[in-house]
Amino acid sequence: TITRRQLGLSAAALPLFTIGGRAEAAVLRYRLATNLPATHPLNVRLSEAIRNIEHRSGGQLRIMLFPNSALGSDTETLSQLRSGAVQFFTLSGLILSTLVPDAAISGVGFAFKDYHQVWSAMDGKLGAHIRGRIAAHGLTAFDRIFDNGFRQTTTGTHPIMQPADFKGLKIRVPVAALWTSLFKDFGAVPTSINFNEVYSALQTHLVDAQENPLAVIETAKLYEVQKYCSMTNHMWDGFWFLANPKAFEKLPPKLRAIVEDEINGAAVKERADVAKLNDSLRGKLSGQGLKFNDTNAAPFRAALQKAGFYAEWKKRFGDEAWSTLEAAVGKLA
Ligand code: X2X
Repeated sequence: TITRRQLGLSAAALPLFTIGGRAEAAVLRYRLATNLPATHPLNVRLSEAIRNIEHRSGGQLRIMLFPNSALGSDTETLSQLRSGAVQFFTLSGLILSTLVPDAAISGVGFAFKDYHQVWSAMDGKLGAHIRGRIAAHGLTAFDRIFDNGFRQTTTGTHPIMQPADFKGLKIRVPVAALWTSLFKDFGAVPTSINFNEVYSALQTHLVDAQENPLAVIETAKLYEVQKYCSMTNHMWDGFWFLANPKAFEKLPPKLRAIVEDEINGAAVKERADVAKLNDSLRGKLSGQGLKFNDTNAAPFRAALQKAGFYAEWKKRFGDEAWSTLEAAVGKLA
């Protein structure tokens, strides 16, 4: 077998060798990591894109997909991406904010009212602003963000009907300051835990609650270790498709264009898949034993306002980023 080193992966140009008298470009093998189960539309659409890329590149680029945090937690995989051990990674903007503070702005509580607002902002000026900040911090983000969805709250103890129901609730949140701040301001007791440890954290009652879109609750089988699902719709979340810039720029321009075309195309298809799932899964999850309730956003939003959530985050993001968000969703604070 030929090692990566022998293939000359550090060289700018792709080395050529001869098979059956014909010059062939060496095969590049890149790793793509995600934190979601293989059955989630994110991974289904990425698998399709990978097959198309391999085909369109004449076998020149082989991408190996590692779903389910197979290479480590989000925190660990982000450092592998930065070092170049992993070449591609999908990551929530909020978790990315440990490196790129502005990337959390899409997760401000109750900012987006619906998907129309989400995609016009994220495919428009707000998304462009965030991608610019990501580039300034040394990573490449592709144009089309993948959907995670509007997040709902599950618990093993009681349904969340009104803000007071959050009081003292031990809830798992992803590793990001905005998430911790939001749930503290609801009166809950948030604990930062990477996604690969959420199922067991719920199972062992390290925490009693978590929050995620229905497509994640279903594919990660969180309904097995939770009783109630409250439709809180408290924030929208998406996954940036990130590349290690050195690895990406090593690809010849034609190959780069193929990768961008396929991955951005996969994101658009995945958005439709996730929207359909999040609309239809309530029935299926009810059948699996989750008890659902709807909530009214107004008192939850008022609780955040009263706790100073919007004022604090407006200050932290700064006027430029905040006004870009408000231009897309209306006045927040
Ligand atoms: O960690 C989570 O909860 C998840 C899967 O939604 C994210 O990646 C933010």
